[in-house]
Amino acid sequence: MPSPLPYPHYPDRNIQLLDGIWDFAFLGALENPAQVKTAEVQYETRVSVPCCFDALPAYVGKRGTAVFRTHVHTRPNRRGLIRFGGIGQWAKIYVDGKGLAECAMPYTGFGVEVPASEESLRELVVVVDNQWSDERSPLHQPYYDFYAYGGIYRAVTWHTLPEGPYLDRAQVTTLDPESGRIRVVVRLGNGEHTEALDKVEIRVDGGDARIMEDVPCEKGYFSFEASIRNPVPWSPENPVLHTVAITARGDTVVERFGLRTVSTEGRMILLNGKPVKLLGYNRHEAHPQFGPALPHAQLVQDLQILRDLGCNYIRGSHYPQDQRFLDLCDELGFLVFEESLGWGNRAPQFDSPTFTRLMLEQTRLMVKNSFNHPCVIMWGFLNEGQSDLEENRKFYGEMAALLRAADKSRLVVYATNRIMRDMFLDLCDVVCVNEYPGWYTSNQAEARPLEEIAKRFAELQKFLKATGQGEKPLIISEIGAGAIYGWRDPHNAHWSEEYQRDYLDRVCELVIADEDIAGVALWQYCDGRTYSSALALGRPRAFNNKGTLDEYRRPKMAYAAVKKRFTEYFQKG
Ligand code: ADA
Repeated sequence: MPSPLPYPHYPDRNIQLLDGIWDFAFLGALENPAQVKTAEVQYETRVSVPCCFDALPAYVGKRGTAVFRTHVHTRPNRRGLIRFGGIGQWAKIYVDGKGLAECAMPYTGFGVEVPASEESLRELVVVVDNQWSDERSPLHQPYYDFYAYGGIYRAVTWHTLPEGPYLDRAQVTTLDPESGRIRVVVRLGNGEHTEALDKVEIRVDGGDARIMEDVPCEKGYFSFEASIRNPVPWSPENPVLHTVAITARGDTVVERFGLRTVSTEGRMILLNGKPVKLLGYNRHEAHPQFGPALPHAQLVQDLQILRDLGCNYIRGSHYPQDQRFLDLCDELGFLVFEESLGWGNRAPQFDSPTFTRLMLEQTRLMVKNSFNHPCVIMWGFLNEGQSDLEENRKFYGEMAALLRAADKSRLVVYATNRIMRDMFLDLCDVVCVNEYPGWYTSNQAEARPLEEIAKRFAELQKFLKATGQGEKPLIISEIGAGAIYGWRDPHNAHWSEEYQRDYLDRVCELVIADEDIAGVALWQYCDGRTYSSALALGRPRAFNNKGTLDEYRRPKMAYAAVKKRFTEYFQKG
């Protein structure tokens, strides 16, 4: 099944989806992948793009430099724009032998403008490197608990651009879901265009065109307000979507959005002014055969499974999500916590100019790419970072400020694993806590009774009240226990499916019964590859085995227990 183009759509442009069979070569562990002489590369095989080369049998587990090549028939003398849905870990993009851009932000969507050429057949080469390098690509570190793959993770498209300024994105903000009033901010694509646009056409939901004349542009932006004719707020129960099409200078951008607001009131999260309880899972984009380069059918199936489990909520751990996945979440009515790539980051990373620049830039691009998805209700950053060291406040503050400046319509959070020592909760709209009571323990002799879960929840709430953070919503942003698929044990021992079932059942029961807990994202949807080495005992099979499904999406015993709890909760209303 070909992968559909995600929103926004550009109906006046010729757009080619470049997913398909590309030439491929693996060059080994080069010291400087930016210096590859692309003309001299001997291609050794053909691969299917999107592709993680280190998930393929011939290159499995290898770290080094790889080269992907394809050819594109384009219109001569027209600029192009290549959109990448996400690469990893580092990539350099060449067209007709000329290096045009580098990207060191895994999982982040980005675009590369291509100068016009008289040639109609253009050569696109993507050099990808997955070696660990703090200088080149510091955002994914070897100690993270999920495998860092190398490749072109997501769809690649080539747009033929119109002459002059083109339409890049239009950000839609709901001003009032009831009356259907929206505000639209349009960004033009090349530079800081300041001349007024003589004519702009706007069509809401494919209706009649509204014409605006002499539209002033400031630094490449213009904006307007509009109304939806029959406004119906977007919600998980009724995920109604709308479109706005904007045409200027022979280019059209069609953005899709939903009318909804998200806010907090005391310990509640409100969607369209009404309390909502978030019940769902953390999900990695992962599959043993594809790494994070998931086929579209897998994205659809994951959401069908999550729907069957009764979830209304997904935490996209721990990186910007595939736009096709967020489109599906919009359509199917899931609420999403999207976060930028990070895991246990700490000083002195926050003093490194390369690390901080890339961290801020990928976070900015995440907001830009996902702004119009009604499904995204929370922006997250720095999962389990070092939020208990005062000297890190500066960078935490910068991250939160960036998100708040880029988007005033969503909640800003980070997930902490050090709640009792955390120093920056004032930066968050919701307290998000990752906890594994009854699973990880320093007392190896203990039987790890399930009672620890309730005890820990009570401790947390007492602590938050005592420190003045108790008046905000509290989400359990991770909690879970490992189980090896197929290992059944009448003793309910650690790692058995029975233990995990009882564990998650208890978690769901407690969260559902407690009005002061606004939601839970169980850890995790399915098992995912991580590293063996020193973690072998904690990560049998070199997988994080806390999935309710295994890596091939086969349900463990916990599936039925969670499904029952979540489904009953939503059925009761
Ligand atoms: C952390 C982390 C997850 C995962 C989990 C675990 O909370 O955020 O990515 O590693 O622990 O399984 O221990």
